[in-house]
Amino acid sequence: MLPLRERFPAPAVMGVVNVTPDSFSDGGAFLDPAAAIAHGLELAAEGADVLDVGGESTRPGSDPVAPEVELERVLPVIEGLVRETDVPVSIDTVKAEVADRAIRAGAAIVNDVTALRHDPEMAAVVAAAGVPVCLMHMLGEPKTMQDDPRYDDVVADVSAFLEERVDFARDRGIDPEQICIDPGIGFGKTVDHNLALLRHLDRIAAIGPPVLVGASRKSFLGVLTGEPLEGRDVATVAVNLAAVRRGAWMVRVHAVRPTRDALTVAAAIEAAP
Ligand code: HH2
Repeated sequence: MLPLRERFPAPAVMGVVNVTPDSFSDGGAFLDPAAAIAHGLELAAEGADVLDVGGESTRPGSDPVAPEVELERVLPVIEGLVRETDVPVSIDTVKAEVADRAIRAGAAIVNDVTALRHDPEMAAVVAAAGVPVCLMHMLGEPKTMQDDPRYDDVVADVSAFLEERVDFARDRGIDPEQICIDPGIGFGKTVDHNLALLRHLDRIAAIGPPVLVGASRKSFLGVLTGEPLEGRDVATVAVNLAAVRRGAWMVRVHAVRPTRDALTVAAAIEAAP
């Protein structure tokens, strides 16, 4: 299989397809499989390189859902997207059983916000399937992660965590060229923590694997701009431009077109003689 960086040349865009009643930005909007599939196809038409399907919200304070419920939500959507578009689908889950069934249904990437920590079987499922995996940093669990998060040095702490998880994944037989890392913007972080991670993203990129950044519509953007959720796509574009300049390989967004267009223009400027 092609290394991730060659398969998805930077800057790549991952479009979010949330099949949940409670996601922080679009919860309930695409719970019906047909609506979720239509939304995914729209994001593909807008230039998404990957469609990230999730059936369990990880927003601060959210409760976990049973694997059967998650599967019931995501499988029809993955099957529909795989049938109707060539854009690869990733499965946003922390559960090995969900990842396994999703891969069998055609998902091509596993996006695990616990970096293989939640489910002891997850690493084996990813290694056996030979699919790429995204390892994300989160402090604590969604239920409590925003209750006074603290670090000695957020960039150093997150980097050390990601390095350890990359080693863990390799030790479990996952191809190093199929691993990407993610600082986990908003997952157990204050506004200042998020800004420090973005400002020093080059240090995360220096770890080695390609870096995914998911800042889309997150609450720190609301704090900085005063905008409600639906007004944060311009702020999201600004974050993504800054992230890509500092070495992000892929950015995860709810609205694909604004970020895609901004990245296209920025790349054209950089390529000008
Ligand atoms: N953020 C969310 C979910 N999954 N995966 C990665 N790799 N990086 C992220 O930053 C990330 C992620 C949260 O956003 P969303 O999916 O819109 O919300 P919810 O978890 O409430 O469904």
